[in-house]
Amino acid sequence: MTLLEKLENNIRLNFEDGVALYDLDLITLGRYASKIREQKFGRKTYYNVNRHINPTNVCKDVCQFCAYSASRKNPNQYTMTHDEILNTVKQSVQNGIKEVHIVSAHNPNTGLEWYLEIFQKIKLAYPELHVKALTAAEINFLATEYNKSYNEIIEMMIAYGVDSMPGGGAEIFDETIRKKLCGGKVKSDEWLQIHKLWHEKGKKSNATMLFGHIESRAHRIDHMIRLRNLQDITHGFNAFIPLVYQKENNFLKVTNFPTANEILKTFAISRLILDNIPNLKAYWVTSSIKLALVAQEFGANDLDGTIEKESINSAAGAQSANGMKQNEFIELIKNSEFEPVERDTLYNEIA
Ligand code: V47
Repeated sequence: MTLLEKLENNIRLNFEDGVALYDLDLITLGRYASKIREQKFGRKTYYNVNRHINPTNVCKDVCQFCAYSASRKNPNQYTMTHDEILNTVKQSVQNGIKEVHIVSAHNPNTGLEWYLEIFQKIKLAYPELHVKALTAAEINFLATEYNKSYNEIIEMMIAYGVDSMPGGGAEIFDETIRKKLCGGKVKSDEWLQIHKLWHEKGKKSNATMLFGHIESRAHRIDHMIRLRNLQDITHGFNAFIPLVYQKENNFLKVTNFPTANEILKTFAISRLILDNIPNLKAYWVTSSIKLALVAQEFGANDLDGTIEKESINSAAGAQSANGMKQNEFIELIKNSEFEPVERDTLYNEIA
């Protein structure tokens, strides 16, 4: 069966098909990706009203692409107190957030309790607020640093009030590329194992892929297929989030950046390969809001959220430090002829 016959008949695509998809023209890819998006979501585009908090940038690891962690390129270390974090949450709750997204660097100086008590204190003050926190990279760091198993850390997360896990730290699973990007950090099979354990507790998470740096198209497809294989077993991933590499203030030497065409192809191909992950998020922070809006025509059905403040990607050049207003989001989605729908973290629609 040819690739086009598979696309016409919704037949699952294999690794070779995924690589070959890049040779199709963008409009053809967009047509097939849109067909699936429309079957699943019609013209709806989801967004949520959320707040990102990055409580510390002190990090034991050195990832070549990272501009956020304190280093010789970024000498401004910080670690927020729990009171500062709670004050931030308080203001954001007044602004109507439904989710707080908490991701930190791997700080060996705070102690395990500092990480976990953040969630407990937030939950005590705001039981209705959804806490999405701790990437698999942080879980691996905490388990290694404090001599715990992944399962023990995960059980503590649940006990302290974490509701779901963000998709960060996945980067690119291919071991050769990963070693060059972030050799000291959570390994690919560990990242997948941690999400599997989390899903086995009946919990949901997201999955990211950092692309547009030193990886090839084949590495992206390999990344997607590894996620698809796990999702066949657990069904625990809510969303796939391709993150476009930002080049400022880091250590990675990259000379070829992806064109808009290549970025949109990658969105469309994600929709086609990942037939078992329902939501494809165009995270406007790394794609730019304009390209995220166009990505709606290439399979994306979610634009993430209002964020309010963002430190990780903006440190590397993304225009996201101050988030986005809800009414602005709604207008932009409407103007692109899609239907904005506010969602909660678990993709329940909010009336
Ligand atoms: O894991 C770091 C990435 C991620 C750069 O789960 C960079 O809903 C681009 O995971 N260029 C953190 N990206 C962000 C993240 C996320 C964001 C929004 C929603 C969700 C979710 C997850 O940012 C890191 C890393 O892959 N990152 N540096 C950079 N220079």
